[in-house]
Amino acid sequence: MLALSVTATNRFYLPDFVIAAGETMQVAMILENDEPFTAFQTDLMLPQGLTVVQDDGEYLFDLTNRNASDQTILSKLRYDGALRVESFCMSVKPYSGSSGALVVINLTADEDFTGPATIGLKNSFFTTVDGIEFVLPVESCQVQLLAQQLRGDANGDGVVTIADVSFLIDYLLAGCQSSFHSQNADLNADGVVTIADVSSLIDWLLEN
Ligand SMILES: [Ca+2]
Ligand SMILES: [Ca+2]
Repeated sequence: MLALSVTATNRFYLPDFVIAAGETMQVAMILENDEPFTAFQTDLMLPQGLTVVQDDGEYLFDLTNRNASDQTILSKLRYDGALRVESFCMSVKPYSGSSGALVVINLTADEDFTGPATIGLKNSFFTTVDGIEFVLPVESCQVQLLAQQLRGDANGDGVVTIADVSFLIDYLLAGCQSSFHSQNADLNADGVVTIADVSSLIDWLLEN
């Protein structure tokens, strides 16, 4: 009997995260891939109370620095309420790397969001440089309500520790790698997250 060893693991998913009512935060969509993918399509199913931020009528989805060849990202609200997200490029260079954030979503929770809720990801099709299409598993993630916003809690785990300093520095160097609470991270409240906020956070940890 022929034994097949299946080692390929291709997943596209959102990790579980917490969000405060009224908060806008960045959430990464993670791609783990054995194949050299160059384009994809997926349907994002958001629960009541969570919405993707829009700018000029466009939903704010951004490709991370895994976008090595000018891939474009587009999205559209479908009749069934799903947000269809598509990314492709004219050249045939694949997304770089084999794991980590591929897309960053800007998500807002309504003021009356109470959690917990589920975000679904389905109809995920990825295409390789050779034009082979892969159907990736249906995924879901759990969204919990953060009781209150915590100044300095960049990773949103409910406590302010040295881990938030590392998280903040990683964010500044590499962009969003998982769920990033920009309001929490903006310690000096000037509306942007910069190295100045890292200094403020370290000062705060030293004093408290
Ligand atoms: Ca934290
Ligand atoms: Ca700031």
